[in-house]
Amino acid sequence: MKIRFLTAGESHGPGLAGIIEGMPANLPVDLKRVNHELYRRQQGYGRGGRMKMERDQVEVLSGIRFNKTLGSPISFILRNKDWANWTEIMSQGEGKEERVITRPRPGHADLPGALKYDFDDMRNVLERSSARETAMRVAVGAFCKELLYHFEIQIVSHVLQIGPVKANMDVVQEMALREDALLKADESPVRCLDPQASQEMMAFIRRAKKEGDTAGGVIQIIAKKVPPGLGSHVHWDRKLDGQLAAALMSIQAVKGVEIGLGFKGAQLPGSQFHDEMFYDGSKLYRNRNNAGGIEGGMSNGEDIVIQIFMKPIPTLMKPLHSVDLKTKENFLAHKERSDVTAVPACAVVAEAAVAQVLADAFCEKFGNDTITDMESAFNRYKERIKL
Ligand code: EPS
Repeated sequence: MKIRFLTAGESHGPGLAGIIEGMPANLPVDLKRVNHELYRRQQGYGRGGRMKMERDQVEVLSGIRFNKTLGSPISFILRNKDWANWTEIMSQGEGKEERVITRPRPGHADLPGALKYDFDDMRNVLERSSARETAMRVAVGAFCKELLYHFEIQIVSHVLQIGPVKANMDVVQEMALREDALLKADESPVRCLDPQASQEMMAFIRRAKKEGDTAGGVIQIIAKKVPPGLGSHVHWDRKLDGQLAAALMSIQAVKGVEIGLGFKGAQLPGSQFHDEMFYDGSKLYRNRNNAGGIEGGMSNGEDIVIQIFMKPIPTLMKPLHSVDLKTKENFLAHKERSDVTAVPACAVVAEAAVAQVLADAFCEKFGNDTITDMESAFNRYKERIKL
């Protein structure tokens, strides 16, 4: 692994911290663009009160000088505005436990976390398992995107489904391949490229909210202009699809990852599944992209296409049955402020996860000391394979 990162921070603590190690030196970095990614994550129809309160912005502590990377670890913090309301409950010094949580939410980290770490108060689990941590992943991904942009790689995400409402695939597949796909997705409050489905998704979210319920969904992520040969067939932990699946599955509430045609491929014979190759006199091309741009654990030069499934958020305003771990009595689960759905925001987080994996694979292929050496290695490679 060339690019490593760590995140730290509790949802209602003073803030979040991140460190990225392995970014090449002399990469131009636009912090406005990094902060815009954080802004994008805060959007989306169906979010709760917290996002109205926060204005996520990174404060860089190291690794950047005069808008360029130094090759040293880039470290940064992101302050939680809500901390002002939680200083006593989240005190790092003296204090008494208040608002103790003893009734685990089905589907949340509450129960296994409390058992594993020996906590009577499940706030000690939920504070870190909270999707608040994804703000830091987006910041990490935003720095990785700066590297990918330098080599013209673009990552787009859009929402295919919220609850039972599905986008019209004929409409969105064509739009997703356009240059302006990301801008168009960002224009929809649910990040869906089908305007009709966007309206229906919003209506579904409103109904779920009224019923004290939550909604999950399906997201597509597409990485464009990825050169062939990222990842490797030679060892299990170097396979690009395995790395992407791990990074995406590690996002809070993501429960499924499909590459290319995904599970739909099970019903097709090999003759219809695999993407045939042709030569047009100057370059090789394919008749389709069912492989989703990855063959043998390596990028093959086509767009990388991935779908993920995010489960409905487990904090329900009309809570499910649970057990009070202190009294062992049947009770309804804990509830506190939450989102009805965070599927649109999760799409932005997924872009960041893909960016981090591709940036790492890119550095593995072309080196990561300094951007000029990477450019030479990349150009030499393009010349050799006649991309
Ligand atoms: C989130 C912050 C959280 C939630 C949400 C995502 O803030 P709070 O708990 O203060 O409302 O809005 O997290 C969850 C739904 C969860 O289960 O953890 C954020 O910054 O994205």
